[in-house]
Amino acid sequence: MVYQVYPRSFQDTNGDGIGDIQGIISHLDELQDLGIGAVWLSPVYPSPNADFGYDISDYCGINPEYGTMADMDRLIREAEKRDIKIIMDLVINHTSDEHPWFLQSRDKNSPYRDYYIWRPGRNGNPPNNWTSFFAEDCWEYDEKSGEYYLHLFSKKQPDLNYYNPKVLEEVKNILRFWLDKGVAGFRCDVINLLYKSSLEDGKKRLALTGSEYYISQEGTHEILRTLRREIFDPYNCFTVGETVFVTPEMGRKLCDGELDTIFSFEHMEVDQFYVKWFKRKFNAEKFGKVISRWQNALEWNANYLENHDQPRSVSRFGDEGKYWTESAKMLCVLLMTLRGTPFVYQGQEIGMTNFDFTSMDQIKDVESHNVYRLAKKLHIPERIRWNMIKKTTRDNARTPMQWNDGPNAGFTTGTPWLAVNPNYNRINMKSQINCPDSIRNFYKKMIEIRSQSDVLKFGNFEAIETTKCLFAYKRTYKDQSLVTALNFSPVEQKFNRSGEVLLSNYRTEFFNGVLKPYEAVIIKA
Ligand code: ISL
Ligand code: CA
Repeated sequence: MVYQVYPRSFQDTNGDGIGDIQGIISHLDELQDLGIGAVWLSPVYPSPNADFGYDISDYCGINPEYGTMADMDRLIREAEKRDIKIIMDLVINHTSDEHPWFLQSRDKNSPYRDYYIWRPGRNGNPPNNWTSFFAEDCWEYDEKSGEYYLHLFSKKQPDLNYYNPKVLEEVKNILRFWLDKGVAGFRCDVINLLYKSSLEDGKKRLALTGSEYYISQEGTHEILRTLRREIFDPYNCFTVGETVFVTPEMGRKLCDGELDTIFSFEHMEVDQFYVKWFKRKFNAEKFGKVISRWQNALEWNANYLENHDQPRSVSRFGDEGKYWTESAKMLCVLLMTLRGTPFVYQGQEIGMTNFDFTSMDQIKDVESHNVYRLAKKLHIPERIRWNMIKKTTRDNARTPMQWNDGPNAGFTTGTPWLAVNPNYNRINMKSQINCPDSIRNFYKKMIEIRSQSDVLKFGNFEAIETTKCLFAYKRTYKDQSLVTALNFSPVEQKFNRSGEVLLSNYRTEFFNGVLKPYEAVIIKA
C-alpha cells in the first residue's frame, strides 16, 4: 500500500509556511502505525515552482524550500527503519525552462540544442496546431534563437527530445543516482507522452489537438523497454506510470515488459463532460463499470481515488455532509478490496474535503489560472467560469494537511502557502487518531485486514452487480471468496446475499440483504 505525500502541503517545521522533508520525517511513526508499505513523494527537486515541482531545474538536488540532500538521506534511512520504502516522482517528459540544459539549448550552436524540440514557425505562426494540457499554445517563441520550442504543459515546462539518444543517457544517470541512494522506485509522470512520432498538424479537437502523435507511441514503448532492461530490472525497482488518456489495450502493452503498473484515468472521468472542467452528476453505475473493466483488463492495477491533481474523493464520489464518515469509509473499502496496489493520498485517510474557494486569488495552480483566462477569452459567463474552477481546481487537493485543531491546523506556525481548509476544527488527524471509530482508524483496520488476506491481495476480480446506487464484486483465491458490496447512495439498498461480515462501516455481525446509506460490507462467501 502506497501513501502519497505532497511535500509542500504536508508539514512545515521551520515556520516558512511550506511543508518540508523534516516535516515528513516527523510523521513517519504515524504512517508506520497506519500500516503503509511505501511513500510516494511528489517532486522535491529544485524548481521555480511554475507547476510546484513538476518543472524541475536539477534532477539530482533538493529544493532548499524542502531541505537539504542530508535531510533526504535521513528520510530514506528513517523510513527504512520503519519498513517503509520511498518512491520518487520521475518527471522526464519535460524539464523547467530554468534547467541548465534548456538555458544552453536556447543557443542554436550549443550541444544542448537538441535536448529539446525546436522548430521554425510557419509564416509567423507556430510550427503546428497542437494545443497544450494547460489551456495555452504549446509552442513558445524564443527571441534569442528565432525558433519555437514545444511544451505540452506550461511554457515553463519545455518537452525533452527523445530523438536525441543523449537525453535518455541523462535519464539513466538520474535514475541510477536515486537508486544508489536507496529509493525503491518511481512514479513516472505522464510517461506515455515521451515520444512524439510526428510534428504535423493534428486532427482538430476540443482538447489536446495533436495527441494522436504522442500518446503511447512505439518510440515510448521502446524507451521504456530499454529502461526496464538496463535500470529497472537490475535494480529491482518498482515503477508506476502516470498514463493519461490510456486505453486498456495501451495499458496492457505498457505493463508488458515495461512498467509494473499504471494509473489510468477513466474512473476519474465519469463526472465530466468531455473535459474535466465541465462537471456532471457522479454516476455510480458508470463508475463501477469502468473500474470493473480495468480490473479485468490488467493483471495488476494501481488503484486510486485521489492524488494532487484531483478534487477530494469524499466530496466527489461520497457525501461530505450528512454521510461524511460513512461515505469516506465506504470509499476506503472500495480502494482496499480491489485487485492491485492501493494508493492513498495525504488527508484522504481523515476524510479531507474540497475547499470552499470564493475567489481566483485564493488559487495558486497555473492550470486553473490558464483555464480561467481561456474561458474568459471564450466569453463563458463569469458564474459558470468560476464554478468550473472551484469544483475542479487541483488546489482542492493541495490545501495543507489538517493535523490538529490548533492554528493553521498544526501545519505551520507561519503563513501557509495555500490556505488551510477552515473545516480543520472538525476534520483533523489529532481528533481521529485516538478515536476507534474514526475514518483514520477505519483505514488502519482495513489496511491490516488486507495485508492478512490472500483473497484481497491475490484473488481474482469478478463484478456481481453494478447499478445506479450499488457496486458489488467478488474476489476469489483458491477455495476462498470475499464479496464486497458498496452503497453509493443515501438510501437503503437491497443486496440479495447474506453471510458473516469481515468488515463494514456499520455493523460487525451478520449481513442479511439490506445495505444502509453509504454502507460498505465485506462478506465471507
Ligand atoms: O488532472 C488531470 C487529468 O484529470 C491532468 O492534470 C493530468 O493528470 C496531468 O495533466 C498530468 O499530470 C502530471 O503531469 C503534470 C503535472 O502538472 C501534474 O501535477 C502531474 O501529476 C505535468 O508535469
Ligand atoms: Ca518549511
